[in-house]
Amino acid sequence: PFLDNILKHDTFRKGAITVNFIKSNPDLFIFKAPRNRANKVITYLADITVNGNPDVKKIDRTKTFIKPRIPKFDANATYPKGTKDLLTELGPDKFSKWLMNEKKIHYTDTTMRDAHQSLLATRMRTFDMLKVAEGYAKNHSDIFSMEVWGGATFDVCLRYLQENPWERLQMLREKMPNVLLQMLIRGSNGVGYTAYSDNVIGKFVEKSWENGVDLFRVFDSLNWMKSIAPCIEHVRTKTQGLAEGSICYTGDILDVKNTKYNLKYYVDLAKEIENSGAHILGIKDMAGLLKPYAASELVTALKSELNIPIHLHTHDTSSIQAATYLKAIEAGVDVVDVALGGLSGLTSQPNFNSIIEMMKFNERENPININSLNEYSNYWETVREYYYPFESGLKSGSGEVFKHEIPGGQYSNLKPQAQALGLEDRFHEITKMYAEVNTLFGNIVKVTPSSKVVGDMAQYLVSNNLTITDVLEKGDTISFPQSVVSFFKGELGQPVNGFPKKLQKLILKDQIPFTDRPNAHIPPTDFDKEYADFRKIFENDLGRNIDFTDFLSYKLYPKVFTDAYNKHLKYDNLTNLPTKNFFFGMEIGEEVTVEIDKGKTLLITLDYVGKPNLEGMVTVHFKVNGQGRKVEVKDES
Ligand code: 3PY
Ligand code: ZN
Repeated sequence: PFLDNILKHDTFRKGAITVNFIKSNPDLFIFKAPRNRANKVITYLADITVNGNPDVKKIDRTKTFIKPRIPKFDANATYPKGTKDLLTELGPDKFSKWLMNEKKIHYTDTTMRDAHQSLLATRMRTFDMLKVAEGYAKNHSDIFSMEVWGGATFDVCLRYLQENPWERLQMLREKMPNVLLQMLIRGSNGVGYTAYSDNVIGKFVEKSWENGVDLFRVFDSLNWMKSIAPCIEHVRTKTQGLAEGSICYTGDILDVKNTKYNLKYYVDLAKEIENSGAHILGIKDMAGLLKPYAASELVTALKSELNIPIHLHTHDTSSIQAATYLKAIEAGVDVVDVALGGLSGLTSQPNFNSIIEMMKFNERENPININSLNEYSNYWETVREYYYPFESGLKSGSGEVFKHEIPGGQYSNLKPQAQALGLEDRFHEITKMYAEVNTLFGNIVKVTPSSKVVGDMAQYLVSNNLTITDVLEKGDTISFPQSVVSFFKGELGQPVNGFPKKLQKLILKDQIPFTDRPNAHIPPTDFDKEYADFRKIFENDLGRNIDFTDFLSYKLYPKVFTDAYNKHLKYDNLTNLPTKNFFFGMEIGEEVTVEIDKGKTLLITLDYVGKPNLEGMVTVHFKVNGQGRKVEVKDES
């Protein structure tokens, strides 16, 4: 075990050991007790079977599931060369030039990040991704990139899925070594909802690269260069990856009355992004507001003004966004974001499979194997059924999105939030209020985290039966949601043209707002000291190996990380549990196989569930690899 501790030690892995290595690392002497993983896994299964998964609010007992069919691939074949190999060969600057010179249209597949973030409240588990990752990377090595990380996935992995987001990234990297892996990062807000110190964001970028991210889509929720530029700089200086600086698109550039977010505004911003060192320009149309003819104008202008390739992202909430892609492709856009059919459309990205058909026989066609792509779409269509509790309920495209401008990723979350507040039947009032709040705030860019502020305010006003007039007339007596106060304090940065001053005063009362970077007020993290303290708290003889990436998770989400860590102590690693059992527990007589370590598999059968005793404890009887095992759990009902 001592040798094992040395081999797994961060300093050793970095190759930075000195003569004092053993003396200065007392943690090398912490030997972990055997973990009895089988017992922990059946404790989880017993708990969920008896009490349900707290994240699953409604269970449909009539629901039956089909086993997803995994498309065939050759497990022994080597991976065909893909864009990751090209990046390694060329380096980021030359790679960017290569992309500029490509005639055919390229595709980013968002299925494993934004698609499920926007349709299923980000709940897709690593288990379902890993089943197809290798085959997909082998059968579709001609894809530009796979968006697999960042955005809300980081938080949700820890908060709801009991997964380690870094482990997800490492495992996907291992299975997809040949294509670019892409993440979404919210500038100075990282993958969180608030500003962090600059050196934390820098380390986060560095570790993301080391663990598998190649392409960083960097944006700021207010299009504020002071948040975008430092993050691009981190990518350029701490990684050999690609920095995709992004403009967030809002409003309608074709509307002559729109003088704030017009064509000139976007072109100027894009130039600033190029000048700050981006290898690619992203157009991030997070709510799906970029209409086809506007896309034509925007892409044409950007193509003529910039010397870096352009990558377009949209959401199909209105259901007309395939037309936007058509116009953007005609105008010369280099890459578009799509999701595999089964997880496409509505608040997700346009349908990859159909876009491939759209481009057939066109001069910019990228000949992707459509039959194989259709099999992967079917896989996701079947897998999606297991996530039914997280569907938003939206059944058709909605033209109303051009009025409320709610981002796709937020839309699928707003409904459950409204439900939780008992406002389900007033959902359309909330979306209408969202638009009114946006006007009140001076028409801001709305994307995580600024969109959350607008959403919080809209829900607050509706649930308290308050109007915009009430805010303006008696705002000094209202205590506003914390996120709203923090926004007006400048903690997310400065909006385009600043804050409406009168409203800011009403909301802040006596607090003085920042006008500079909120990060400037956060002292840099002393990594050596804080990491050592962190290890002291979390290194535990029942625990798992803690490393620096865990420390970063903790810095970003202290409480969420701590809760996830404690659940880990109780249940161990649940990543390999089938999704059905993770969310819904087991049925009597059901058999599941769970790989708890490489090559070590448990066959678990649920025999029966007893009745609660006087203390409310229930005995749950299993067979594990043929041997009877029972666990007691508390019936929480
Ligand atoms: C995120 O920040 O998570 C987004 O997807 C914004 O669109
Ligand atoms: Zn998106």
